[in-house]
Amino acid sequence: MIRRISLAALALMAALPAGAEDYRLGLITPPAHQWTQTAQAAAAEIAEATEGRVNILVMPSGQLGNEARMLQQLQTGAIDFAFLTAAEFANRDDDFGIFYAPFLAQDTETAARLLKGAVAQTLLDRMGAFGLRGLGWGMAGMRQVVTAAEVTAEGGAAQLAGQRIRTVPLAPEMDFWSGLGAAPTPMPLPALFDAFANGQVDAMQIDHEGTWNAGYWRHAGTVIDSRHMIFPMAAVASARKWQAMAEGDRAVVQDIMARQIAGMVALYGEIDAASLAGLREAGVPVISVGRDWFGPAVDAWYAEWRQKAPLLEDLEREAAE
Ligand code: 3HB
Repeated sequence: MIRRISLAALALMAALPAGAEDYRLGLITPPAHQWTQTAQAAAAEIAEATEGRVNILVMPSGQLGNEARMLQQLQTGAIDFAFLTAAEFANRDDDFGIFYAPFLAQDTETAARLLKGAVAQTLLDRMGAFGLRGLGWGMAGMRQVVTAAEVTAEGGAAQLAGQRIRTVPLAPEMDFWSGLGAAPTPMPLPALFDAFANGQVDAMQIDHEGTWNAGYWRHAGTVIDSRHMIFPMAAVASARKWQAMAEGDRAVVQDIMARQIAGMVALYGEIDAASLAGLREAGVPVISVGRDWFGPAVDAWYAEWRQKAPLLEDLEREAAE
């Protein structure tokens, strides 16, 4: 059979190196978010280092679907890479929920150390069970709370009882808010702006970067600077697609991803501080609260999760070192 190939297709084939392939990397964050910026920087560096053999298209803002859908597509090899929150992992294996332990790490430096530690590596190695190859742990800023109403430092978390608090669709975050007597309302990031603006939720658990860049602050009564959780990011490849890649290219991708992600993690102290400064300058009321503000719910969370997730106590030991 004679196959007709258009001139345009021939020209394209001539321009691409042998074995060149377009890959897709999905993520839910918008273009301005640091995760997306890092994905784009990594993709550009990888295309150059592999002379165009590995050309990764970055698809932000949940264009490839929510994380549950992206995970399915990674498993079948319909998409190749993703930067994911740990939500889909934690919903399948409680041990992946332990990074969300409240007040586990007091700052982004401690968070960065934990995400490079032995427990984090164990979890990365376990991603094979999801049909993934784990390329590394990154993170976003520390978790904070943004409320529509005015909240005071003196009144404690009792002020949030009964309120609908947006969380990531993720058991450890939801448990934390249930323990505080609030009504956790799971909602993925892309839905957040409208839900908060329209009053579908009374408050949200989020980071300063999102509050500032995505403009949630415009509808905020109070920003609660609580830094109560860290927020890991998993850089992953479809195990199926990873296997099909040339060994040399895999090494290049792994190396560049690791370096770019480490660079991103190192930026988060600054991103948190700069975003918070922006919020203060914009005149949004900010209160700073610590572990005591949340009362006995923090200890109750640990009591429950030490039972559920055997790796939690190992991570607590690493944090205390
Ligand atoms: C989230 O709160 O859902 C979220 C925040 C990020 C990155 C990804 C998800 O900064």
